[in-house]
Parts: sequence; C-alpha cells; structure tokens
Amino acid sequence: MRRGWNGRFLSGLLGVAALTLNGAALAQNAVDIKPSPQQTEWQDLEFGVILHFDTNTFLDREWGDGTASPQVFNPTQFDPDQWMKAIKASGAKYVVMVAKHHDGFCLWPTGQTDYSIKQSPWKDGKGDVVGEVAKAARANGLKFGVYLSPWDRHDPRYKDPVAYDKYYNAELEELATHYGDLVEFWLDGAGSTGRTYNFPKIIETLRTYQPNTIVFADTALFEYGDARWAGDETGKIEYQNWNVIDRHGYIRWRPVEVDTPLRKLHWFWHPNDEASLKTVDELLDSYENSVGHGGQWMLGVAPDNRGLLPDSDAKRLRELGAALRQRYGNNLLKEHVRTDENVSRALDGDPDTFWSAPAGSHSATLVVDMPTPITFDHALTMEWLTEGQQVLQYRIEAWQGGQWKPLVSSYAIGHKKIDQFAPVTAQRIRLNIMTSAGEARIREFQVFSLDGQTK
Ligand code: FUL
Repeated sequence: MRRGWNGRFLSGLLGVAALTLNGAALAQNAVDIKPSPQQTEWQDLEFGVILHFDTNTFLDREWGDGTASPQVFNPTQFDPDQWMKAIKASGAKYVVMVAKHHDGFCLWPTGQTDYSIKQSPWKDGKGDVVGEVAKAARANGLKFGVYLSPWDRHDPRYKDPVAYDKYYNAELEELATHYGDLVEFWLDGAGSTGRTYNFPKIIETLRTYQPNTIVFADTALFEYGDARWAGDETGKIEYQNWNVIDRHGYIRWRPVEVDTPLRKLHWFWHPNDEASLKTVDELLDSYENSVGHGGQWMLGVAPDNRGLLPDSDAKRLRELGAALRQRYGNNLLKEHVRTDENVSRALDGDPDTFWSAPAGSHSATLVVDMPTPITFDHALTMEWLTEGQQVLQYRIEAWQGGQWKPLVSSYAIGHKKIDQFAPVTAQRIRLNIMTSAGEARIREFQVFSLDGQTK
C-alpha cells in the first residue's frame, strides 16, 4: 500500500524520543542514533548484485526441494570473469554469492556435507564456485559477500534444531574464514517462519572472523541485522525512509536494502525467459526509488546453465550503467558562481566534502547562484550521515518572479534522495532545510535536466 508524504511519519519518529531501553531509565532519541563506520561505508556502495546459480539453474527451478542430484550441476563454460565485467559496467560496487540456497546444495567444497559441488561432474568435483566468484569479483574491483540459507530442504539434520544449528554454524565458519573480507552476509528468513535458530551463536561466529561485515536480516531476524529488508521484492521504497528504526524496543541504525531481480520474479536462470528481462526504464525506475530514496539496491543476476551471463542480461547491465552515467553524470550546479567555499563543498561532486549549516541550527538554506539561468527537472541531495540523519523536512526552491517557488516539499534525505519535478528555469536555486534535528550536513546538492532522456 502506498503511503503519502505527510506529517504522521515525522511525529512518529520524534515520538520515539522517550523510549526506555531494557527497563533502564535511559531515554534514547531516534535522532541521536548514529551509524557505525561499517554501515556508512556500506551505504556508500549504494548498489550491489546478488548471484543465484546452483542445481536449480539446470532444472528450471526457483526453489529446489533438496532432491536434485549433484550430477546435474555441470556448467561447461563457467566464467565468473564474464559475469563481473558486465556487473562492473552496470555501476554495481559489490556482489553477494548465494553459497547455499534453500535446496541445501553447497557451492563450495564444504567438509560438512556431501551435498555439494564435490559430488558434481564439474571439474571432477574439484571446483569451488564461491572461491572463483570471490576471486573474479575482487579482480574486477568489486567487493564480495555471501548468502547462506538457514532454511535447508536437503539436510536431514534440519529436523533437529540443535544438530542443524551446529551444522549451519560450521558451514558459516568455513565461509567466514576462507574467502577474505565479506562485505555483506545475507540472512534470509524465507521458509523459516516458526523456526528458531541459535542466532546469538551464529552471529557470534560470524563476527569473530568478520567483524566488519554488514548483516542483512529480514523482519523476523531484526535483532541481528545491520541492514533491514524493504518488505517486498518490487524494487521500490514506497514510504518515507528513516535509517533509525525501532523494532520491539531495539532502536538501531538499520539502513534498508531493496532486493529485486533483473528478470521479473526470477532469481535463478530459466530457459526461454528473455521476455521477463526488465527494461532499462524499469531498472532506472527501481534505482531512483531505492538508491534515490536513501536505500541500498540489490539487483538479482543469474548465470545460465553454461555458467555464463546470457548475452541479453550482460547487455542490459551495460545499458543500465551507461544510462545511470548519462543521467547523473552532469550536475548543472557544478559551474556555479563561487562566493562561498562552504556552499561549493556541496556542489563539487565529491561526496567526501560537505556543506555545514550553522552550528546548533535547526533550519538553514543552501543558496546557489548560477552565472546564467539553467533549466532542470531533477535534484539529487545527499546527507553526511556520520553524525546521524538530521534533515527532517526540506524544500527545493527556485527564485522566480521575485520570490522562492517550491519545486519539492518532502521529508527525510538520508544517504541519497532523488526528486523529480516539472522542468523549471532559474538562476538562483536553494535547498531549504525547514527542520533538522541538529545542524544539517549536505554532501551533495545537484540538479539535472533529464527531460527527453531514456525513461
Ligand atoms: C528470497 C528467496 O526465497 C529467493 O529465492 C531469493 O533467494 C531471494 C533473494 O530471497 O527470500
């Protein structure tokens, strides 16, 4: 259900102010909660890809039931470097490899079960998909992470929670110790409704070897997540996006991740399925409603039964990257009249520098003068989040006919916000921060003319 922009969310956020944690007389205000350095580093990546490739790929399946023979896994042209070249060109900054999906088949030569690539004809059972993918990702400048499904439809130990937790923990230890730094660990709740895992132990193991990994955990696993699920797989954030979320009294910085596949509704590759490939317009719409709403975008990409990305998918990823560069590569405010160094820091295209509102302020304006009038229809703003999410309400305005005309009036900026409006021509433009919890810090304020471009 779509929720409109209104004041209810804002008052809800401020209402968290008197929250009492664990019965202690410690009041915590949502706006005082800050991200960890690992979370801001991860949020800066903005766009990742999740890779699904296992026996399902060879059997035209989405959710394997755990009965597939390892013999079916036999890609004849396995080339993760080919995947990574296309993924890199899309603009993604990291990949998450599904090391074990719900069918229980392990894509690395685990010592914990025989149900793995060791039993497959691929490389005579001597290959390591996870290892080769990790290597190819890093060789192409992409960070690497893993997904390990808690729900396991193959392993007989699944019936015994104690034995299975031990098994899962041992699998995780292998993944956490053999494949270098993991940028993200995907904890999927699918299929696990009603099941209790020993997550305190599992997360302790993970943190022992991977202290900096970002744990993505969906709704039921809120205690363990450094990042949260958007709530569906449509590829859009359809609500005001605040990073600080209260779940049953656990109030934490939990940025949202939006997972959605490149082919509609399909995480694994299926034959004769090209019609489900999303168009560039659909992908841009998803990007603008995920990254452009302060979230992380996790696009599902699936190699085929040869072990290659289909040409159509590789081409679409390249087209996506080109479209993103074309749309957001030319900030019209860059050539502004330089009168104030503080203002210039928000317009320089460098997200490591930022404009600061006056110390202690709760409202402020960032005014930009241009040498000549410009026409624009999109704005991109980014907050410096290290000290927390400060901007509560803002407007983007153009000076016209002797007064400031609001183009956008909205809540929450966060990591990145992309706003669209009817084309306007102006020589003075401002970001009007109507309300901020503490002083606002703006990494980037950019405007674009995208009228007539793809989409
Ligand atoms: C879901 C799974 O059930 C899908 O098969 C897929 O892996 C997706 C990324 O997460 O929960």
